[in-house]
Amino acid sequence: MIPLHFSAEVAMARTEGRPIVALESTIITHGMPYPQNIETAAKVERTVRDNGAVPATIAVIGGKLCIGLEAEQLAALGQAQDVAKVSRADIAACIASGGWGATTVAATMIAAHLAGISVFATGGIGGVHKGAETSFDISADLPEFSKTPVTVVAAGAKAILDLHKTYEVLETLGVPVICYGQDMLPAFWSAQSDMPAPLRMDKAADIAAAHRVRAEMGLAGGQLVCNPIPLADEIPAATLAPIIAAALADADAAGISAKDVTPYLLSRIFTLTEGRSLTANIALVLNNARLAAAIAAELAT
Ligand code: PSU
Ligand code: MN
Repeated sequence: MIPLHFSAEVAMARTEGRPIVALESTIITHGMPYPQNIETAAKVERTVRDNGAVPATIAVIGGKLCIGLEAEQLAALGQAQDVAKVSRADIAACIASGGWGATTVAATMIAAHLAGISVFATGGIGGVHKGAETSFDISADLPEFSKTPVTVVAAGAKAILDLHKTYEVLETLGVPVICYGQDMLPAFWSAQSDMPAPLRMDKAADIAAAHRVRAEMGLAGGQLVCNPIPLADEIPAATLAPIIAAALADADAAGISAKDVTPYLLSRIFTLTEGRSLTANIALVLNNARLAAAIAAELAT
């Protein structure tokens, strides 16, 4: 097996059998501006610790697949200019060439599973982009959920996407979509969408139990837990709709495609909301870190 490079904290947690929560790194390099990116990454790690688990931020550093980053590595990653965004397609090439790579949801799931970590917290997953009927732009995050047995806590799919098509694809792929504590799916920056949740659970223990039963049944793939942004931090969907439309039009005019689409849209929306989208994004990631730690703790008992 490929060597894994554990941070001191994660190595210790493994020997002690303590709960571990995986965290992705694309959100650090391609999802948020510096310096809020590393401030948030550190805050997310602290939140996981405060809630009884150990954080393992995952990235490729100089060709090494790192499970848990030391503070200096996190700081370097957050300021580096030429870090690749790596998903299932490019993670092996990045490792083989000794490069630096920030892992997407798909690649973080793969690495977490290699390291024996079952729970992972992020902001929002990738999905089916608006206009996918002509662009064919569907995130590699979606098929990953049908392959890799990790429970991912997110605030739903990002609202820049076609949410209806995204959840249709997840249903086709046989991915459990579990809404935490409410009947309607959330929409990333907004607590509510117009879509009823396929499954609803109100306790971390129930989500852990479902994860276990899937393993016992030999069902491939993971679970998506949709955790609504706290109401105090949300941006209502109606406020965001014209902003998302403007950002999409700008992306089109600028000819943005492939893996550049999501980072471009997030940064346009940051500008158009005068930073409010980032404040909401940070709040929802912290909220997801809390729930993921609780699920990991249940799985460790
Ligand atoms: N969630 C965020 N910000 C991000 C991402 C998620 O709040 O930047 C990243 C994740 O790493 C996700 C990726 O896997 O965006 C999806 O990119 P794409 O649409 O190109 O598959
Ligand atoms: Mn894409």
